[in-house]
Amino acid sequence: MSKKNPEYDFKWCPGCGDFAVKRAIEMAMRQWTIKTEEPIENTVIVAGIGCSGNLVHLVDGDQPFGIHGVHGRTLPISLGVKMGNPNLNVLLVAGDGDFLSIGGEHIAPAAKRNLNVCAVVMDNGVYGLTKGQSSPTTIIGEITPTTPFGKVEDSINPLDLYLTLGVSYVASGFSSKVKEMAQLIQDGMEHPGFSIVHVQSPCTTYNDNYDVLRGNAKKGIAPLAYDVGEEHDSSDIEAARAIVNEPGIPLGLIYQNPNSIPLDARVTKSQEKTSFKSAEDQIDAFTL
Ligand SMILES: Cc1ncc(C[n+]2csc(CCOP(=O)(O)OP(=O)(O)O)c2C)c(N)n1
Ligand code: SF4
Ligand SMILES: [Mg+2]
Repeated sequence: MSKKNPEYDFKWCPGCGDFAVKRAIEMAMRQWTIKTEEPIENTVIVAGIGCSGNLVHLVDGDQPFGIHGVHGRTLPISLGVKMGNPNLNVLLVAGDGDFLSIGGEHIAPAAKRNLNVCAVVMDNGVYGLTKGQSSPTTIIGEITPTTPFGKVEDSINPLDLYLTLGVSYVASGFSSKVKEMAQLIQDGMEHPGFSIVHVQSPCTTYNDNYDVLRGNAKKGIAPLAYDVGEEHDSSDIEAARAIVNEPGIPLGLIYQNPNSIPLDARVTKSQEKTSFKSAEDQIDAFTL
């Protein structure tokens, strides 16, 4: 898909955080094309299934390529695209349910391979598209259609999970901070390896937590989200682990491995060791 489909009529609800994520992605893609002088068609957005994944149909302006894939499988699809053509700038967009629930099993292998793609995870703490069921980031005790007496599981800490699995670039954004999010996404695209920008993107219909994240002085609510600040050393994995386990949601660059070697570079190095010269040679090797 490299053109908008005029018949695709999905619309986000008013105030949905995903509008801001879309804007940030558009800004980051534009900066990437200016900086690299690569055409926009060399960027591919791989989308999951969910309100979030519909972003791939809603991008304004010059159109990147897009793949609206299968629920939970953005990482395997991205692996195929990137290994088919390592020169492409591959960006994936997925919801908290898509990426961390059904798709959770793919994060560890992608991290160990250091798959050179940028994942933007739109976390609204629910399955928005299917009407508000609980997701891995829904907080314990929350009442949803699938947890009528309150969620019994603890919620996961996605930033801690990514660090534990060895993701080489981990950033945290918020839909109320579009410019900062755009910069984190752009830096993630440029990072040589697997980058995840985990975004708080509230669902105004099923889990409106804007007040909790931003705070609301009139209601006596202190903000949960805060900027990591310049004193945080994002090259220090222990500092990163500490900050994601403190109360609140840190926003900004949490961790970037300064010695990251991406999968495509690893594969090229490995290919240099092969004695096969051509496809014909390889076929001949199997001929009796
Ligand atoms: C294999 C499969 N299982 C279940 C579904 C139903 N389904 C569609 S979207 C979705 C969850 C979406 O939640 P999330 O990924 O958080 O995205 P959001 O809508 O919140 O942006 C589910 C369970 C599906 N489409 N395919
Ligand atoms: S249901 Fe929630 S996540 Fe989906 S479009 Fe509406 S506000 Fe956004
Ligand atoms: Mg969700």
